[in-house]
Amino acid sequence: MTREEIPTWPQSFIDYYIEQGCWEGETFGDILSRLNNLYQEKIAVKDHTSALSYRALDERVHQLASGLLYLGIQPQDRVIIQLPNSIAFVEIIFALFRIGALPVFTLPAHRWSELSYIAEKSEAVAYVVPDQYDGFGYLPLARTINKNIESIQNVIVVGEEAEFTNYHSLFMETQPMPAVSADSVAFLQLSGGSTGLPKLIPRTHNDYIYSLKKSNEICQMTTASIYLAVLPAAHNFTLSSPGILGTLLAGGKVILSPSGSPEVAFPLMEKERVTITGLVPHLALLWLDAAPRRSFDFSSLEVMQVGGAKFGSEAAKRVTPTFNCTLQQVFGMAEGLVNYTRLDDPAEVIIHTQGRPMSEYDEILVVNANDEPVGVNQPGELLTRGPYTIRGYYKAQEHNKKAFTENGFYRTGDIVCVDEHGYITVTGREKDQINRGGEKIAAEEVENHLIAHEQIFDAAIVSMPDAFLGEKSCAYMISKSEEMDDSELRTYLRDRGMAVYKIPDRFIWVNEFPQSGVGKTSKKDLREAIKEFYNTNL
Ligand code: OOB
Repeated sequence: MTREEIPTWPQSFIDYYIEQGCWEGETFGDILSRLNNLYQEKIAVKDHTSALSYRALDERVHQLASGLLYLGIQPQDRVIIQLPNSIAFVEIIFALFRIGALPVFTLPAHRWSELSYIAEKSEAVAYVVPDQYDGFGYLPLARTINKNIESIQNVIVVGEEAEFTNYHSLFMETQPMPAVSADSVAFLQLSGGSTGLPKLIPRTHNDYIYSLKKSNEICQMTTASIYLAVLPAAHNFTLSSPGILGTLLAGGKVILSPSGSPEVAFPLMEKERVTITGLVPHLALLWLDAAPRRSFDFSSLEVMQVGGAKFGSEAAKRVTPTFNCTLQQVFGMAEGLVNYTRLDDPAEVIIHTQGRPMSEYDEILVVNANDEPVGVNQPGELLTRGPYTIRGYYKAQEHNKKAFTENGFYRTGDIVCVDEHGYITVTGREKDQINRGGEKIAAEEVENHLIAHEQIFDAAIVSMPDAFLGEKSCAYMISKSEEMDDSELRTYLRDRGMAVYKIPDRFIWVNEFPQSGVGKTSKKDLREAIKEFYNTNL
């Protein structure tokens, strides 16, 4: 594939990051063998049905990788992974890493609309699903994908496989593995997206492993660390900050929870003596509310990380008194840059800021609308580049021209202030996206679905404040003829195969949209209008 299709760092930066010791030339496959040598019978990962030692994980991954090769999956092939938090998730991604094939991460909540796009864009050759999870049967979806997406040759099912390949049948006698380069792309991650459908993010072995090493340093991960994964495993936060992969790299233990609800997570925390976990703000609120009413022993918990969306200072203040642990704010993005408050930062910094970049090689710029740097503590858009921040999305040449500056900085779309010590506070957002409790919704994607309806003339999706989720989504619409009711609209959007979390929380019909000076729909005015509506009606 060409450099335009998978953008990478200029050679001078590659040389520099290697010279500085950021990129050490190790692949995920190498790491797993090394971890086996080091930790052998120590438990690496545990889910609600079983546990694997480092040795067992390495061996099973080798067997599974052999089965994947036997199935015809080749180095550089793309494979869509849509699995819940389970050992199978960890095994399959390492098996793909080992043969140099690329997992393409999707969330269990994604449906036809997202999956068909991702499968087509990545030209994936296989699709890995559970038979069912969270009340949803994946086999009908798998059939539709298999039938309609030309590139898909195999569907692998964890559970009852019906006409497809059973996951467990793929553990085969081990074969020699192909050579994999640490410079190569290890997987494709999804962006939250701000225009149209999500973009694919190519992350290399070198860059991602570097981000794990830095995360482990900052989060003080050791062989004694026990990480509870409650958010979806495929999300960058759960996967790598330090998450599942960081914990394994440190020789710790990963506990995979099928849910983040206090009912499921609290007993696990107590039983497994969890030392660190990562939550989105609304889950942290749920935990803060539930903890005093339950009598669980949280004494093992050392660090509660909160990120993915802005964690308000009032809630942040309650973490340490309630859980007797250190709060760590995490402001990251699947494109790369991750900021952390440090474990020994003063309480004021931990409560009020979203931390600072994890690497001394992260470059940060805060700019105004003309791309000119603003001063300390002044709001502006955050731009960044560095040893683990991508230089472009996968096969998105046109979009990359807008999403990156000419000298390779990624335009995050986040409005931030940076203080004199380099600590970042997120104050707003430039991008046309709703952050619904950490789940990102690209406004344009939902608008396109609505406008496709014959009765809808125009649609504009904006965020509205929500005490629990931080933000919810609101659809303003202009009808062509008759207005539809909310339940009709919800059914319509669900039938379009859109993930349920993207369905607007509120629908409002209007005769026209407010316009900006140049005649564009003014989302700013719509956001003000919905805020005003709530202020006067609640
Ligand atoms: C994480 O990654 P994504 O790719 O789902 O979302 C990135 C975006 C950021 O650009 C920002 O808009 C928002 O999510 N965000 C935050 C935040 N953390 C993420 N906004 C305010 N405060 C925060 N603490 O969400 C992600 C990736 C790695 C680690 C943690 C989060």
